[in-house]
Amino acid sequence: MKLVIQVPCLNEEATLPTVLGSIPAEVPGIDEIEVVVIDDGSTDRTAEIAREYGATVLRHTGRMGLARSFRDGVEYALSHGADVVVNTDGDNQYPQARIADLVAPIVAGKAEIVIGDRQTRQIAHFSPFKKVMQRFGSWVVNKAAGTELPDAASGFRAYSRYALYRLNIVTKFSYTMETIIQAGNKSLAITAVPITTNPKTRESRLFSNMWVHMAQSAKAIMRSYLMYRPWTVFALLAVAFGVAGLTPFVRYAILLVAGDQGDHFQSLMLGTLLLVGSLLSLALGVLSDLQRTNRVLQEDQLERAKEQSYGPARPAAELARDGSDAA
Ligand SMILES: Nc1nc2c(ncn2[C@@H]2O[C@H](COP(=O)(O)OP(=O)(O)O)[C@@H](O)[C@H]2O)c(=O)[nH]1
Ligand SMILES: [Mg+2]
Repeated sequence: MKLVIQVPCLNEEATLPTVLGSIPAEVPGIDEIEVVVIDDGSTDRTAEIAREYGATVLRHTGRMGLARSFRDGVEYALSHGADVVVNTDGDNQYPQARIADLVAPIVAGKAEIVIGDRQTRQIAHFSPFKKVMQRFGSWVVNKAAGTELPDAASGFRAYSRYALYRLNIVTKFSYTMETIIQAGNKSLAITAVPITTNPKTRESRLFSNMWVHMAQSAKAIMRSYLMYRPWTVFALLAVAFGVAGLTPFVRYAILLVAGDQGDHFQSLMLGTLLLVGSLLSLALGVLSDLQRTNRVLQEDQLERAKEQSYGPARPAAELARDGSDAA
């Protein structure tokens, strides 16, 4: 089996040597390892350093963002026969020595995606508020994905070839959460492996501050909800509007029975508006559900297209079984 370890980098000359130097030369169950650095238009020596360490360099002329870099890395890996792809960061945040543990569940045929759980509760430099938000964020992602993963935002992960055929990244931001929500909804087996992160080397480049990060995450999660659970969203809205809209009518009926002859035009008008809102939500729910059907068909086609360009991919369990047959 071939393993591609990809490192998306934006100006990481200071830490990249440590990262590349600590990538294991051998991983159980893997015959060939290729390290790929995706240099997103760095203006420092990132690309030179990567080449010095014998890594393959994919270079963007300008900054295209982390999600695009991830996709390009995956594209390269698939077209160069990778069976497993590991992603790690260029800031040496993740322990490369644990790559074998990330890969193991895939090689054993037990998972398609393995996430390095940073155990955020124990990270010394995270503030209590950040820890709570991390847990909350993971909770929401798990709700949308139908999974139970401790750390949805971790970028230290392993993906099987099969998982990469089935995942399609569409958002520019937060591909980490998006991949989990997609994988969960496609019933790809995901597991987590606890890891300990290295001490912080620098501030995050992805997010200038936590509020921006939270707003972006909320957006990404909401979009995923609309994509994968449109009914949950719109049915909830329809019920909320419906109940609120019926209330004035019920009140009016009760008052009539009690002999009230008063004018209740305003409250009934409000009730009517709310009921219209409820109907609209239902209609939007139907439309987005139809859209979802279309997307499923399109994703099937994309998977077929990937099989045509990169050859067939089979679930990890089948690969593992073949591997043990051969042994
Ligand atoms: N391709 C690309 N990579 C980036 C960009 N910003 C950060 N990175 C890389 O993404 C990884 C994570 O970035 P980092 O600043 O550590 O964000 P953190 O996840 O919040 O710790 C590192 O390997 C960075 O080099 C970007 O705009 N484009
Ligand atoms: Mg980092």
